[in-house]
Amino acid sequence: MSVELLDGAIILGFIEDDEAFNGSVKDRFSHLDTNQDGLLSYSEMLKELQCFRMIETHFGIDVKTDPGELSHIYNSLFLQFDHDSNGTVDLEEFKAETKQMMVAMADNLGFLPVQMILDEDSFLKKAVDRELTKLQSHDHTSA
Ligand SMILES: [Ca+2]
Ligand SMILES: [Ca+2]
Repeated sequence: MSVELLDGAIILGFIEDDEAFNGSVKDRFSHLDTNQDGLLSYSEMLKELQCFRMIETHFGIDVKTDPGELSHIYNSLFLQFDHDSNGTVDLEEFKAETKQMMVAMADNLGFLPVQMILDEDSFLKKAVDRELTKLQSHDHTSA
C-alpha cells in the first residue's frame, strides 16, 4: 500500500497506452487465475472485486457494509464482467470491463488530483508508476 496523487489524465493516459495497459491486464489476469485454466471464476475474481469496491467506497458511491449486501454487490460486479453470462470471465471480458471501469473512474476524478491509498499491484498504481517513469525519462532528455 502507498499513498499516491492521481488524476483523470493519468488514468486515461494509461488506458490509451495499449502496450502498458494490455500487459498489466494480462499480468493481473494470470495472477488472479489461480488454477490457470484461462478463465476467472467468481471466487478467483473476488480479490479484484474487493479492490474495485474499495475504490467505489473511496468515492462515496456506496458505503454499505452489511455482509448480505456485500455479497450482492460482488455478485452484480461479477455479472458486469461476465458479458456473455456463462459464469466465468475470460481475458477479453476482463480487459473490456476493467477499461470501462477505469474510464468511469477517470470521469469521476476529473482533472483535480486526489490522494488515494493504492495497492502495490493495482491498475491505478501501475498508471501512477507509468506517469512517473514518463516524467523521469522526459527530464533526462531535456537535461
Ligand atoms: Ca481459473
Ligand atoms: Ca463470460
